[in-house]
Amino acid sequence: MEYTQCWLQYKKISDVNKLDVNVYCGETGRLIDRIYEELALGFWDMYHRKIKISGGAANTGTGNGIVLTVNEKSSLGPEGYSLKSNRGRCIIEADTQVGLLYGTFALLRNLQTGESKAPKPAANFDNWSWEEEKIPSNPLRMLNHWDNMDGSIERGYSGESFFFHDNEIIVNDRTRAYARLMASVGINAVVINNVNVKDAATELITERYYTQLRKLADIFESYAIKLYLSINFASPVELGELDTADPLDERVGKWWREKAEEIWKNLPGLGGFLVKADSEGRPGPYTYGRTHSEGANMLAEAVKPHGGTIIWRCFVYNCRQDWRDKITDRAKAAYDNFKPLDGTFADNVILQIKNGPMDFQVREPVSPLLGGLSKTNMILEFQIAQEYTGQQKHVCFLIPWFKEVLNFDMYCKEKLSTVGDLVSGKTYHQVKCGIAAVANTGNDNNWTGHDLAAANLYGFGRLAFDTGLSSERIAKEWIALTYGFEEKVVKNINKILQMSWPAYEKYTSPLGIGWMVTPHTHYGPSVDGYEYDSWGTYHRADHFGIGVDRSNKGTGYCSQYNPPLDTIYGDKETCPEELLLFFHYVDYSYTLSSGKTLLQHIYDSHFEGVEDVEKMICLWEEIKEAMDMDSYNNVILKLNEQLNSAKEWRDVINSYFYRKTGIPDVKGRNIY
Ligand code: GCV
Repeated sequence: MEYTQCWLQYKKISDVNKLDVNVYCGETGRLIDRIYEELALGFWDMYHRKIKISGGAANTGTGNGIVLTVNEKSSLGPEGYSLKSNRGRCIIEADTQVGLLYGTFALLRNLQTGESKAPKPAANFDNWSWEEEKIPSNPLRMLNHWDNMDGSIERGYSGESFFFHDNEIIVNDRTRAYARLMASVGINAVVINNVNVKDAATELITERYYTQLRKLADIFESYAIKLYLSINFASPVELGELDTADPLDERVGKWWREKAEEIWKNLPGLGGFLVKADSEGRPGPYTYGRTHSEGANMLAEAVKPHGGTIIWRCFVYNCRQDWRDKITDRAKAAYDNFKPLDGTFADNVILQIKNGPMDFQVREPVSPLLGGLSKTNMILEFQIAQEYTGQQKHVCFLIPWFKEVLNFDMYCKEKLSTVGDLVSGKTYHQVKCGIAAVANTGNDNNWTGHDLAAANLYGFGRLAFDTGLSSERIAKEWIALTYGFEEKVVKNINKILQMSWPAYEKYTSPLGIGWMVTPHTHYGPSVDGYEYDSWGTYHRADHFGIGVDRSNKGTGYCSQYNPPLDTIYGDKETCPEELLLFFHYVDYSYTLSSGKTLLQHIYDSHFEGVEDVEKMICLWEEIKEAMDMDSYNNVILKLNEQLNSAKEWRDVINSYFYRKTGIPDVKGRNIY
């Protein structure tokens, strides 16, 4: 199947200078081969110039060109790089070859976007004045694929898996193309299979799959990416070898130790395992009356001799809980389950925490667990698969949202206590930490279904590598790399991207309440839709008001936040409005800061959301002439679907509240 190169297309810049580009490098190895390949491709496609490789010590070269040099004393760390110009040379320096790889991608990106101010026509570096030094913000920059072995993808919106088909592992040119794309934005760890490990996936850690996994891991390694696997906590039972998976049963510990021995013998570079336990039907330590640290630590001990890591998800909640008592609250689950265990996890365990306490809604408060752990390794989990944000039929650029999360202060310490600080290890000095995202890829030829959804894939990698980048900068880079630099194209697409998340929020569920989405499919409106048993709604709306009281008079969820957040959220008057209904039950007549009533805000924002989609369509149509037809059509078809869906949301939500309250829209618009 055909596939695009996404942001690695290296569009032509100039072919004025015909001279070869000298590349000086004293290093050898697979990463260096990748670097040469990339430079050759990039310089040929952008400038029609070949590269000429001069081996030997980099510093002995005298001519103009690119110098790649490993300098272990440069304090750039295991993955950092510096780029600078020096008398006609571009010097990429790093402590390691991995750093050189990232530096190379940065150089090519800078040339392609024009960011470097390099002399575009010649690219000869003579009067180049660019200097850049980067050390990744996060040690782990990870993608979690929810791909199943039969080829389907849980919450996948861009075709089938390119890792699995018919219970076999696929390793082909696309595997390499994927690794190259991911490395170019700094991803260094990938989990290839769904966290819901069932059926054949349980057998991934058996002889049946080692040969193919080894081939796949090899390709990943040649791009500095570590392979991780999701595992089934009950593997000893489900593989038919024991009658228990009790983590404190010595037979279970021994089984996992032997299993780890076998796995790492076959896959020496494996990073470790990702585990979803005691959640949505998955087995876990609770089945045996054990804690999550007992479960995770047993696995950690087994993988430790091999340098392995256990990534343990905190998405642990009872999906069948009855919360009609008004105190039971799913939002409290992660904190309730894990906060008491802080400090009890082995040093090769990392807790992976979703950005919000619920489940990747368009707006949620930041998970209080992120501010509650000080003695535990942690990874923040985002979702770029647009499960609740339009499923890659709607454009919804998530980077502004991720920036808000990363910049949010959890008030753990006086300084350095934003989410970004916490998960990068700056606050408590963890080494095993970082950011993961549920991937939005599939085997569609554009990788992400919606062409514009690739901005989330690109943006996540760039942001995880450098959390200081603005969402505007990331968007503009991606646009220039994907569509070229024409001013109007960059301007209009950037506008579309930047307005897309707020627009989605406006026409779907208001002020942080979330859900109101068709159960299970998670696409389209269903206001009272409740996922499991019919034990209430997520929003608790009645004829007088809507929202969940999570103050201390309600579920008490607010108290999971450090002061002063607990009191800020706990009071309707100080609670940020965009989260008002998440934290409070509010009368429809309540006046918001805009002077509008809550009900009128709901009506207005739903009309505005639809108008925003109409504006996005105009912006896209304005650049039609500058686009190739395939790109244009991919997006315009999806935007039209988005418009229909947004109208459906608007009408369903507004009429729901009109019927509930009997209060008409003050502007007299039709509410169906
Ligand atoms: C992989 C949500 C999704 C599930 C997903 C789960 C998780 O509930 O709807 O499809 O399962 O999150 O994160 O484990």
